[in-house]
Amino acid sequence: MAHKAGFVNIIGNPNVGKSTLMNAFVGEKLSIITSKAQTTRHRILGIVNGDDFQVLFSDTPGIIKPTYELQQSMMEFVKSAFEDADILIYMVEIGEQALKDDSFFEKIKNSKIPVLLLLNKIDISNQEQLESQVQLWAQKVPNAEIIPISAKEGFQVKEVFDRIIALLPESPPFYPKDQLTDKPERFFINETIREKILLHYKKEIPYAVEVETEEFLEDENIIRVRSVIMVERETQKGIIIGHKGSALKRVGMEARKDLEQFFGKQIHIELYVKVNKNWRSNQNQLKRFGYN
Ligand SMILES: Nc1nc2c(ncn2[C@@H]2O[C@H](COP(=O)(O)OP(=O)(O)OP(=O)(O)O)[C@@H](O)[C@H]2O)c(=O)[nH]1
Ligand SMILES: [Mg+2]
Repeated sequence: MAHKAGFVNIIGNPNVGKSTLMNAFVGEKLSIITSKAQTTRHRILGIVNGDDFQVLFSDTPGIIKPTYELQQSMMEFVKSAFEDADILIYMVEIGEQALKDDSFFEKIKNSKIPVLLLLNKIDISNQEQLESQVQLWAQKVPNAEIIPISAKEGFQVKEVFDRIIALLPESPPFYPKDQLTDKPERFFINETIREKILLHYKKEIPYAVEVETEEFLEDENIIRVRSVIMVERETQKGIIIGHKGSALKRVGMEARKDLEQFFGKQIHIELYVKVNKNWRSNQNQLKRFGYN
């Protein structure tokens, strides 16, 4: 059989389960997952290899109306995902109504490539609601193939994968067959730390945070990293650190646990907090953090 390969790009509103789905396909926690919107800020490639196929999944930030530069860059990642897709996955969750950007929605409806509309989180739905949702989406996006799934419970994920393989174009692989992602090791350190911050801090704090790993030293038994948690204001710095450093310590401990599992090695993390005024609106800073 001829070799198949192509880009399968996952787009949709914030918090619908895009990252959960990509991780389920890849079988690794490449993307962080939280119940907060705007968890994913980058376009993250997750590669699934077989003898005669290579699927290049892209997880993307949830679609929003951008209000500051960082969010604009996030939407540029989404735009790029429309440009190179061989198959589009448009993910919606049960009960959701419309995409938060009309022009992206028009692109999906007028897509010349196959669109799989995945109706996610059916584990928290009932038969009646499910049927009415399928009808609603069939009307809204007539060109799409609708598949109800639960990314979290793994329900219908295998079926979607088989469908993707069937739709994939014939092509040689784009990446080496042992490669899992396009992101460097430091990226996963940064993201894991950011996940813990999304989980443990309220309101605006997680959105004002960026993480940068300044040092990554790996030897046979241990990885030593030093990472900076960047905030926008002095008051936020105090909140991140917490009483006698307890809050920051918790972030470090939880991140270490996850990362030891991810890298299969002992990890030592040194964390510190720095104020970087208005980095979210500063083009140069954004570039430095990998937002183009
Ligand atoms: N009940 C249920 N929850 C789910 C399912 N899939 C994802 N979730 C939850 O939905 C929340 C958001 O999941 P993510 O995978 O981070 O969603 P996302 O679309 O990547 O979110 P952003 O990156 O913020 O756009 C998390 O709390 C997940 O555990 C599902 O199939 N069923
Ligand atoms: Mg995500």
